[in-house]
Amino acid sequence: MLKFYYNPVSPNARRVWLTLLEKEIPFEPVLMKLNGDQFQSEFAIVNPFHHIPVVVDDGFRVVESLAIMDYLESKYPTPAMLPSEPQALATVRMVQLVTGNELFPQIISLIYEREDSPQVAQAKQHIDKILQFFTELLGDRGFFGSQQLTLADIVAGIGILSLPNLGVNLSDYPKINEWSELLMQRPAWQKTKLSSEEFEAFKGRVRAIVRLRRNKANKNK
Ligand SMILES: N[C@@H](CCC(=O)N[C@@H](CS)C(=O)NCC(=O)O)C(=O)O
Repeated sequence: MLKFYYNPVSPNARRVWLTLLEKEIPFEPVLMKLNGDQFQSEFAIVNPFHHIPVVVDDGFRVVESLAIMDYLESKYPTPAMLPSEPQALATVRMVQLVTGNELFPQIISLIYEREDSPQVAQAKQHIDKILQFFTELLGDRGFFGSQQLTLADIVAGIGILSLPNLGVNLSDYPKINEWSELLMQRPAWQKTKLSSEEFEAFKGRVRAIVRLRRNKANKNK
């Protein structure tokens, strides 16, 4: 059976977790605590970069959440979650990459910086631009690039659903708000929803990682 290395608070692992559940692919979960177990030699064989998520399917190992999602889509094509029509496919890829490259850095600022800081004000402005862009891409289809759930909805949904807990009100973006409510009604999303303790644990991890990176950068100056 497909092995899935994950942690429930990891956004990258949650992308894959939701894809597995939405596609109803049977899997064996392997919980990584990320308390140092990712550096153990046993896991280094699975992923030399010490990250989750990883899947091992029929002896084939895949790392990197987006690559894993593509692999799952191709190997388990029903229900289809990646449109092939050029504009729809481009929409899915744009949403996935804009989420990773534009939205997540702002989420990190909202978690790490002081609420009244200029960094948080800037992050909120950038998020406003992203949510307007996503509103346009959503159009009237219901989901990104399709009338059915796509891999883009999963990637964007994980980020966007965390925004109300970080002081961004989705009701200012009615289409995105409606879409996020539809996502939350789905059984897979209910099942993987973070409790408030888990969300606090996620925030704590983000803060620790940012501190570590800044300390390293200061040392290298
Ligand atoms: N680009 C990778 C990023 C994976 C990643 O950073 N995973 C984090 C959890 S969200 C992790 O394993 N962190 C453990 C560590 O860095 O030690 C992906 O999309 O899969």
